[in-house]
Amino acid sequence: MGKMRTQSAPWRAAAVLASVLLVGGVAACGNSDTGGGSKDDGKITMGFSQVGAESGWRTANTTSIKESAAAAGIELKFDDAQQKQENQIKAIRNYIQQKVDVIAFSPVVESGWDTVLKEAKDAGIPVILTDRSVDSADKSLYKTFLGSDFVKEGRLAGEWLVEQKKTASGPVNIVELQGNTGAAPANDRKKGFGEAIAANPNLKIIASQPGDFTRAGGKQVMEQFLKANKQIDVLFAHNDDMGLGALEAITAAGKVPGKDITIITVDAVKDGMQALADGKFNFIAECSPLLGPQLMDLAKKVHAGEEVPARIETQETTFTTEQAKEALPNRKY
Ligand code: GYE
Repeated sequence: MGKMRTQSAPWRAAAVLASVLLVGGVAACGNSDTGGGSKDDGKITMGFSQVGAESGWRTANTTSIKESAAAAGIELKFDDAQQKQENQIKAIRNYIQQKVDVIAFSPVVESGWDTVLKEAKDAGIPVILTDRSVDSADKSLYKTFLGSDFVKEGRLAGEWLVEQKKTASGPVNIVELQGNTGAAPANDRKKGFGEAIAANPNLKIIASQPGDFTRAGGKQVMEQFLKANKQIDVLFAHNDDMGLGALEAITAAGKVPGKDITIITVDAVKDGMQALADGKFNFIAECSPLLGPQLMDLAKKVHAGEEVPARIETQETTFTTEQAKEALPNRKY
């Protein structure tokens, strides 16, 4: 509207009327639940509720989102929920009140979002799920979900192990460090891994506990596993950080990680890749945190009322020690 400053009063009135009609027309043509409630100054404001700062993955994800917002000219309001759903709900309600144009968030757990998502929908603010999804039956509560296939990551980890242990004649004892209880990546990685290892009845999960995706959690739970179980052959950790924490517990127990205990993780952040290159980890299923550019692109599209795919899956790979050595020099996070 700044350009109209020099116009005379009647022209200004006509221009205001025209723009009101135009905005009304656009809203009528587009999806009525998009567009947000803020003044249309041409700039998109995004309210983003982040899970926390629990892992190297999360730090890289936060950096990606902040840098991409700046590059895309999107004004970002950012909140760190410290792994608490109540904090995320509070942040989302604040964003609704502030009439942001788009809300994006990575839900700490899968369940319990319907009420707040309905509030956003009623306020006409589109929601984009990124990284983790929700289990809401009503898919109209969000526009799209951008992120990894966590079941696949678990399955790839399990399939690698099945191949490694195909000649095992006796039981192979596996312990599992899960992500935070109720999180999509914890539920799904457990599922995919479990399904894959069912191919060989010798492969048995003898203990499985949440380590909350943190190094401290991984270390503490691994200590308990080592105390309670004489023979542990394999550790499957739902992320690198828990695996890295577990390394300390394993070494302190006088065992050699990567040799006495085969270690499989998910993520492939730099520290995890270094442990893999050093032979302390044996296999990593990649999960990319670099979701920022695609997220900003989607925000622009939903703000403009354009259709977007309901699901956008991140492309990922897996790494062995040799592949980690090769990839490490160019690893960005
Ligand atoms: O694997 C883990 C992080 O949701 C994919 O959360 C993400 C997971 C990631 O804490 O390191």
